[in-house]
Amino acid sequence: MSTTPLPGFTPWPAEFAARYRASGYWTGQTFGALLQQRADEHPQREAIVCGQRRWTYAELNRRANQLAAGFTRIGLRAQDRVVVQLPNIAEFFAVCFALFRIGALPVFALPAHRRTEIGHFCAFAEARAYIIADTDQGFDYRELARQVLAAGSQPLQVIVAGDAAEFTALDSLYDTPCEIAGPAAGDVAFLQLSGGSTGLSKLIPRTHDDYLYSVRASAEICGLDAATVYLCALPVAHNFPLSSPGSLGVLYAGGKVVLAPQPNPAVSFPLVTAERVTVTSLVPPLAMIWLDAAAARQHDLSSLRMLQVGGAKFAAEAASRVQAELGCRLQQVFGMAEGLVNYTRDDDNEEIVTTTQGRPISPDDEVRVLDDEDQPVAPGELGHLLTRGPYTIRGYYLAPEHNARAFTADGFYRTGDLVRQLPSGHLIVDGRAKDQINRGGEKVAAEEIENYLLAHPAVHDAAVVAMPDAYLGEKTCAFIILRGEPGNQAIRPAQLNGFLRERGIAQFKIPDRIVFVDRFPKTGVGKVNKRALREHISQQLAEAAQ
Ligand code: OOB
Repeated sequence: MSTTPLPGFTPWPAEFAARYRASGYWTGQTFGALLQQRADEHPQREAIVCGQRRWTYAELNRRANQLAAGFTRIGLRAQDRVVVQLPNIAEFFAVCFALFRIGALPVFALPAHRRTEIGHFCAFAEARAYIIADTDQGFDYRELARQVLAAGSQPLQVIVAGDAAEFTALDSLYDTPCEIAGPAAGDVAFLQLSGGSTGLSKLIPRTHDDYLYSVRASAEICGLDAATVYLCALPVAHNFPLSSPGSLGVLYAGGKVVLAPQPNPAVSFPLVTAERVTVTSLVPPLAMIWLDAAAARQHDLSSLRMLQVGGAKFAAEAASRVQAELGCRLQQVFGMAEGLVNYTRDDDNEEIVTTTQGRPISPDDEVRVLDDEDQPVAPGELGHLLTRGPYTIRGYYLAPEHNARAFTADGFYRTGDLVRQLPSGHLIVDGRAKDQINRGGEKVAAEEIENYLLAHPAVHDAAVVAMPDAYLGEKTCAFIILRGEPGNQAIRPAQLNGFLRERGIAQFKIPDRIVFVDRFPKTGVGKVNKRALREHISQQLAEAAQ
């Protein structure tokens, strides 16, 4: 059992922790122990389906134990950070549960991340290891690892699932299981990424106790059981498909996780038919593609019982099509990697399910809707959502200055979302106060992109805002003031985007549109008026569409 808390982790105050334990939310179980328990209860049941491979609970458990031994042999210890960037493959689960067993902390990168992001996670978290696949979707992650190693200063052990080239093969780390002390349930289990609004993504420390509570309660709310077959179509490490209730919820409930290499209908529909998938989760743009493709009726989707949609606002018009066109129930999910997750419920009426983003998991999720002066708004009015509870963090990892702004003195997290709350507790998300673009569920921090743009010698100033998009909901628009004479347009948008690409950032962060201007509109206090920029680009788009 580990005793020293992770430096840079903000724990819940003792009286809250005691209450969450007494209420039965925090049970003292770790993820490692949960998998062992399920493997003992039903060893031969299928846990993971990945292409032709089918792992039972016993097999997943055995692999986790063997890898835990192998990771220990190469020197990984409790609290060591390990950047995990794996696509939707079975090894993701073997690796995670092995790291959970030894108390090492996965840092969950997305497959889309590139040199700049991975380099930042490795350096900021002082990672000891970086775990990748050899290639996926035509991209060679070993080449990315070479770039990260060349740019970084600390030693980093690169572990590869598949053809390892000069690196350590994951397959060489399946050792004979050995006795390992393992973490305590109150310890940090992993670090998730924040969507971010100021600069690069912050890291979110989640403990076994708090995360397992959200997983367990989510599985119950969503009615998961041994008969559940969950299609994991979104990136496996994202909080939504991982834990809301996601793959971990399904493993908790003793069901089966089917991994889809791609979320599009061409790849996913045949899997739904073949595996008799009962539940899946999608972001709104994908849900719309599924709705359109289902109309063609070329695949038998009759096993689907529920479609979860979240990550970005799902328009009521699209929401109202789900039952009729996919033949299953819709559940809206409004969550965040920092904690709070809201679901519409099985017994909510049609109106609630199509027009709200659900209500919180826990009776002890405290929700406040406040005005700009931190005063409560009148019931039903729009305001800033703040929250505190048994699975919402009290601080980002190693970020005291940011934490002072992102949390109130009494520990409420400022989500940056604007909501209305109905008397039933259901929340309607209606805008955002944080400086972020929600590109169909993928989060882009405006300041991060502005900083990359400012690094270009021709750029004097940059302001990145959201613009409306029929498919993604929002896209990214960068307003740029070039150096030199007003009207100077010596550089083209494609060149600026080429510059960003060369810096090695995720493709979804590349601006969808670049607009050159001579000056930015300012607010009364002299800040860039982003609202005016948003209105400007929306109007331009509307006029162009006429
Ligand atoms: C999920 O997590 P993150 O951390 O990628 O992003 C959280 C943010 C929220 O603060 C909100 O701005 C937005 O994404 N969001 C939604 C939404 N679900 C998330 N905005 C409107 N409607 C929704 N249904 O995105 C996430 C984590 C767990 C479960 C589901 C989503």
